[in-house]
Amino acid sequence: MLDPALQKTLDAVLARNPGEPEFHQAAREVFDSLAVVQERHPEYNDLGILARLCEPERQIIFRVPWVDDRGQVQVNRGFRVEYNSALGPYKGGLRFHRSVNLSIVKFLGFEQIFKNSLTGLPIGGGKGGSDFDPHGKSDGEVMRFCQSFMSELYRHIGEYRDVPAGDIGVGAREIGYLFGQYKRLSNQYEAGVLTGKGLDWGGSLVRTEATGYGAAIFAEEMLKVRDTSFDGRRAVVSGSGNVAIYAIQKIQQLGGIAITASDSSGYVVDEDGIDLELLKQIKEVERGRIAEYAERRGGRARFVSEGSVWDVPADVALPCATQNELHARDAKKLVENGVIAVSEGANMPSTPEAVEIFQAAGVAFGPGKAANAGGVATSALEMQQNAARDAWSFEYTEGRLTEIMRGIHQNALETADEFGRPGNYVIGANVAGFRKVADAMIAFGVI
Ligand code: NDP
Ligand code: 2IT
Repeated sequence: MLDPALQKTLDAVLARNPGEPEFHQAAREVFDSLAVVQERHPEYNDLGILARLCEPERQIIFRVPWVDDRGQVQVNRGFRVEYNSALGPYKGGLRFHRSVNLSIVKFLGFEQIFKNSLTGLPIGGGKGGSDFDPHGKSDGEVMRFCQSFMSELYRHIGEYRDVPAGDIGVGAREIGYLFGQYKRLSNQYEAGVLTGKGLDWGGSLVRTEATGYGAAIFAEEMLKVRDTSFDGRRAVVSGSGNVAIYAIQKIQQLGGIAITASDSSGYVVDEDGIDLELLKQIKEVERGRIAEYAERRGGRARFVSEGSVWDVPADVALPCATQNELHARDAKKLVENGVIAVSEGANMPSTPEAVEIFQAAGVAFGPGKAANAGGVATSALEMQQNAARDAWSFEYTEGRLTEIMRGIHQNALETADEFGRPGNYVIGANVAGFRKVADAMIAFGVI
């Protein structure tokens, strides 16, 4: 039961945004966490901070027409939700996936506000994307789509205004086409307008690896609190994209054995540990399907098209594919199989029921907005390098990332303690992320 004043604000938010289940889910979770703040600081709700936080500062929806390789005109829908700029320019990725709609972009943008606040760096929250599906498209089609998308987006973004980056379906190739079109339309080399750029043209070392590395580092921090580590431990990872690949790499560097990877067609189990070079070749270079991994591992791995990757017994789980990919039954199975820590590389991959099961079973649960903040944090480091016209070494940048992830873990842990919910990283992350944004909003007055 929420405090009645908080409940009233939440009810109004839900009623104003009908038919947006993912956004409702993300908003509910934050309100649930803020119950502990409401007890001590009712002024945040009284001053309309929560109502204002839930309403994006600006939402842009636009037509994206392009011509496919057969000469047919295609029409997609583009989105950019500029959610909150209390701490800095709007910052957050672009997602290209057929499922993208306003609810998904808003849930992602809303979470991004708190995540970006947790990094301690000066970035506000935003998110965007399109229902364009890059699977099976030629490079030429992807380029024409990106150019059309940027032909509208360019007027809304800028180094001091809004700085997009990648997410599902948007990697180095797409950022290249987007940056090229922005550069052409604006007639200036504004490197800080996008992050995730190529290393030859303003990108930062470690940005590619950052989200996956960060999620594994967050898991290691949670394990340390329990006087243990990744060393010799089995980890199940879902997804086989940017986040999953580099989560697997960091788990291996930390002495763990990552034994799975997946995509929307199924998952592979490799008891010896995933062969990262093979996975990267299939996914990053050839843009192939995960079944090919098992085919090319010479009988050492198996491909499973039914069931769930969460059925595979392991000590640590890192969901790194997409939202609501880990359900109550999966959480029960993981707990039955003895999982001790879950670190979310993806955004909102565990359903609320699954989160409850982990927490009730005493599993260390690191929510996405804390555990996957390494990607956006390193984007902010890319912005720093662009502003200084500088380029840092891999070692230095990775050191900064590690320090930031440890700081987020510590902040979430201490804030959970402060509010009498020890070990609850969901409450810790939501409250710590919220406080900084809320205090800045109060300083600015009602705007
Ligand atoms: P990629 O596009 O590189 O990879 C996505 C992976 O997830 C693919 O293996 C894809 O399989 C799988 N996937 C996507 N949608 C579904 C679905 N509906 N069902 C099953 N599998 C699916 O994206 P990223 O690795 O960048 O992103 C993964 C997650 O991490 C997302 O939740 C994203 O928001 C989050 N994240 C990303 C950050 C980044 O820096 N890239 C930063 C922080 C969070 P298939 O190819 O079959 O669709
Ligand atoms: O969800 C995320 O944090 C991202 N997709 C990364 C955003 C960014 O601006 O680097």
